[in-house]
Amino acid sequence: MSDSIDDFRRELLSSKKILVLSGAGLSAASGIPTYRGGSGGLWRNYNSASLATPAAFAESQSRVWQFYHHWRELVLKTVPNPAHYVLTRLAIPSIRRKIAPHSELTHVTQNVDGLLTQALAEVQASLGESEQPAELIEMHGRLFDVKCTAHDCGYTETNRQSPICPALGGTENFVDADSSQPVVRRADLPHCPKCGQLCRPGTVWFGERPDRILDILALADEADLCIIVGTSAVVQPASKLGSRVKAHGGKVAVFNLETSNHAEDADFLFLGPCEKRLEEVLG
Ligand code: BJW
Ligand code: ZN
Repeated sequence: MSDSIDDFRRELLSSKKILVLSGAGLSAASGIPTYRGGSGGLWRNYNSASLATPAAFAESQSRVWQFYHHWRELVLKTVPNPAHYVLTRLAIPSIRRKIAPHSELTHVTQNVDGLLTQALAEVQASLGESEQPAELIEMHGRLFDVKCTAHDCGYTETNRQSPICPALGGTENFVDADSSQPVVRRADLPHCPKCGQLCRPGTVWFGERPDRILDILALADEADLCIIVGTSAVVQPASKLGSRVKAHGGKVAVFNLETSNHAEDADFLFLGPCEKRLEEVLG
């Protein structure tokens, strides 16, 4: 395993298919808590991951919607950080050509916060051109998408309204885990404008199939370089992508605060905050 920037830059020079996989650590410097470790992972007294399940929603739509409302309000106040911009510039072919001249690139993110899309819009606007960027796949969905729960409806919308509905407004200020929690009536939660059924947040919950998973697995099977940024690599199937790239002889570069689960796959390991390390290595 190497931490040599020169060796990694040499690898980039010969790369043809690059797969970037990012996780919550990418948005940490924007002020969004990660899911595991640090201050992340707890909302009121609930483990956040335990609320990101169909079973939790079936048990209490009010609680799960309050959790996502709190999270939407937090993310609405954030902006992309330098790590988002480095990876976004890498997605622009004319910029990438300078360090990886023969490459195609796809960025698969587990993040649902939309900050990569925001950074891309800003970078494209600043370039003042309509160059086609690399594809971004948001495999765990989007926090600001809202989906109808009726099986035969299929309604989805992007909704950045604050609050998403009047009844949830202000519940984000309720942080006391010990006293009784506010309850929002089902009728007052977001409902589908098409069929009238209850809506749910548009993220991928445990037990659900990640978006575009077959495309993502095929990308891992083809990639000769996989750049993994800010993920603990405990959630499948994203956690398996590095070893899938290694299995056919591809190289893996990991950017993380600490030696994460990916370290055993890593040919290159760049430890430290990715908002600094990405700029040093790729900027
Ligand atoms: C920094 C940094 C800085 C910090 N710089 N680094 C048993 C029962 C039921 C299910 C399963 C089971 N066993 C396995 C499963 C499958 C399950 C799973 O993996 N569970 C494990 C946890 C046990 N997976 C699924 O169910 C998935 N679906 C699936 O497998 O379908 C089957 C299928 C597969 C393939 C083909 C076809 C079908 C779905 C997973 C959905 C995950 N959803 C969530 C929530 C979405 C958002 C929401 O609604 O709230 O996605 S969970 C949460 O974890 C979120 C994240 O995207 C995901 C990954 O987290 P991530 O990004 O790695 O964050 P952290 O916090 O864990 O790590 C942060 C890292 O950053 C750390 O390493 C830090 O060191 C680092 N860091 N600051 C650099 N500044
Ligand atoms: Zn509907």
